[in-house]
Amino acid sequence: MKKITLALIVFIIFSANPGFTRLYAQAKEASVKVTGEVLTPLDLKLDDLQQFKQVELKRKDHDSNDHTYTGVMLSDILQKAGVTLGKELHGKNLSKYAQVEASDGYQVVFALAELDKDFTDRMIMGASKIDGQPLAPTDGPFRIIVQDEKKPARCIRMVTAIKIQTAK
Ligand SMILES: Nc1nc2c(c(=O)[nH]1)N[C@H]1C(S)=C(S)[C@@H](COP(=O)(O)O)O[C@H]1N2
Ligand SMILES: [Mo]
Repeated sequence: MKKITLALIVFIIFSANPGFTRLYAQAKEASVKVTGEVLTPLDLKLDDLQQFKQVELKRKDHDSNDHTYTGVMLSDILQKAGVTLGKELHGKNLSKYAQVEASDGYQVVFALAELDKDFTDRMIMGASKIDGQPLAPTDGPFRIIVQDEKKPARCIRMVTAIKIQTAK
């Protein structure tokens, strides 16, 4: 009986509430574009993240509650796009950075060396879930989570684009 009630509630929310249905469809269709100094530009939707190794990170919120974020390493996405990481990350390539943009206009940058596994074990992830659930529309569908960074200011929410560029 309980299961039926739950199923009914879920059905009602998704079929009779256009707002929820629209948000769910928007999250499915939303994507992150990886462009700039890449060999292969990417346009990744939520489902496309499944091809990468799934990783988890814990972070505290303002109320000091722990949350577990699930997602993929930013470096794995950039590898796939053919960014100069690993053996190629030396010399002039060390002046390259990833500029991450959000739908509200917020932007942050990470030097490639901050993202490269040969330089650091610190994880910088593209998260799509918090505590096993999709991110809220005000945070997701994609958010960057930076491991152990004291301020959360570079944990950019609502990510839409990652542009690889060289410092002038
Ligand atoms: N898109 C976007 N992401 C953002 C911001 C923003 O204004 N826009 N603010 C940043 C700042 S300054 C902080 S402190 C954290 C706050 O995240 P929280 O609300 O999950 O703690 O988000 C960061 N990510
Ligand atoms: Mo902040």
